[in-house]
Amino acid sequence: MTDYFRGIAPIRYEGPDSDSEFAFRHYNPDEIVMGRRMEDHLRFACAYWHCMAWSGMDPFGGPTFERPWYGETMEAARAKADAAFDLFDILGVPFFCFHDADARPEGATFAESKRNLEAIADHFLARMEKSRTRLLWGTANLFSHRRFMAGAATNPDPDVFAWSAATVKACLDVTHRLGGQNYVLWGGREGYETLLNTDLARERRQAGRFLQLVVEHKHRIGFKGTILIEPKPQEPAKHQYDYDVATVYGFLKDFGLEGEVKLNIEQGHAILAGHSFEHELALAASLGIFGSIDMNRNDYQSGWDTDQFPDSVPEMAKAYYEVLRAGGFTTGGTNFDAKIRRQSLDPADLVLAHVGAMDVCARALKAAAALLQDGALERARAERYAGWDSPAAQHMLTAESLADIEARVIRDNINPRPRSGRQERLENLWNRFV
Ligand code: XUL
Ligand code: CO
Repeated sequence: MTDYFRGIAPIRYEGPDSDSEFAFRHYNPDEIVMGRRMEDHLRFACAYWHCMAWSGMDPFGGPTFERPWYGETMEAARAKADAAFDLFDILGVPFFCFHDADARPEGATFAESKRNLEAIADHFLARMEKSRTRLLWGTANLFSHRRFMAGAATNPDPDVFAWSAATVKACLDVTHRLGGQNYVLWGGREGYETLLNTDLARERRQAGRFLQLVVEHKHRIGFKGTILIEPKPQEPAKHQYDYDVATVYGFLKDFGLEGEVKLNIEQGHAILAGHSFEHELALAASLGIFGSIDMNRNDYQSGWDTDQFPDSVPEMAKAYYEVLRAGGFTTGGTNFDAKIRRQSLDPADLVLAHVGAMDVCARALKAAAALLQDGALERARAERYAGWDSPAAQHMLTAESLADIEARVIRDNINPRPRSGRQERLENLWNRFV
C-alpha cells in the first residue's frame, strides 16, 4: 500500500440507508440478480488512463492534479502502478484496462518502449498476485504521439503502419500474458481532416489488412480473449472511419472479420454519433457483435466527448436492459472510461466518483432486470410482431416471389388494418420500474 489513498478504507456495501459517503448503497457484489451475482453481471473495470495518467489539463490550461507518480521514468511508472492497485483494492473492482502509454515511459526506440512495457507488465503481475483485480482489456495508444498524427494503420507512410503493427503485437502479447479477457482497438487517429489530401479507398484497405493481421496474431499466440473495436464518429479527426456500430459492421463484413471481432461500445461515442447508447447496444446485439461497454456520459450541451461519470439511473437502465436482453457480458464488462473534473483534486474525489457510478449502474441493472423478469414489455413486443408467426407470413420471407405475393394479396383480399404502437403505455410501464 502506498500512502496516496491513506485513510480511505475498502468500500463496502452498507445498503440504501447508510449515512457514510464511503459506502455502496446499491452495489452489492454478492446479491443475486436474474440468477447471477451482481459483480459478475456488471464486471466493473477502472480505466488506467483516466485514473492514473490524466493530469487535469484542458485546451485552456495545464495540469491541475499533483500526483506523486507523474514523470516519464520507470520508477514513476512503478509508483503509478502501486497507487493504481491501491485504488482497485479500495473499490474492489474485478477489472482494470490500460493502454501501453498510460503505464510505461516512452523509450528512445521502439525496442526500449517494448522493454519498458514488459517490465511494467511484470510489476502488474506481481501486484495481481496480491489483488483480486484482473485485466479486462489491454490496448495500444496509437494516437497521442506525433508520429500518429496522420493515422496509425491508415497512415500515408508505411513506416507508421509498421510501427503501429509492431506496437499492437507487443501490447497483445502483454495482454495475453496478463490474462486479459479482451483486446481493444480504438482508431484514435484513423480518420481524416480533409479529402484534399486523403485517399479513402487506400486507407480503408490498410485498416482492413491491419485488423486481419491482429486477428491472425491472436490465433498464433493462442489468445482466447475477444478482439474488440471501439466505434467513435469524430474527435480527434473530423471524420473517424469507425463511425458507429453499423459502419464497423460493414467494415468487418468487407474484410471477413464479423465472426472474429466484436464491439466495445461507449456511451459518449454513441451520443456523438447522433444515436442513443441503447440503440448502439441493441444494434450490435442484433448483429451478433456485442462485446463490452465503456461507461461514461457526455455533456448534452457542449457536444464534446467529456467522459464524465454516469449519474442517471433511467439512462443507464435503458443500456443495461439491452445488455441483459443480449444475454449479459461474456468476456466484456463495464469499463469506466470516465474522468473526474479538473477541479476534483483530492484522492477521495477519484474514489467517490467510482463509488457513485458503481451505485448508479447497480440501480440501473436492478431496474432493468426487474422489467425483463416481469416480462410485460417483451410480451408487448412479441405481440406486435405476432402476425409473422403464421406459416403464410414465414413463407413470404423464404419462398414466395413478388408475383406470388401479388396473387395472394388479390386472392385473399389482404387489406392491412393499422394498430396502435402503444408507445406512451410502454413508457408508463418502463417508468414503473425505474
Ligand atoms: C477515446 C476512448 C479511448 C478508448 C481506448 O474517446 O474512448 O479511451 O476507450 O483507447
Ligand atoms: Co473508450
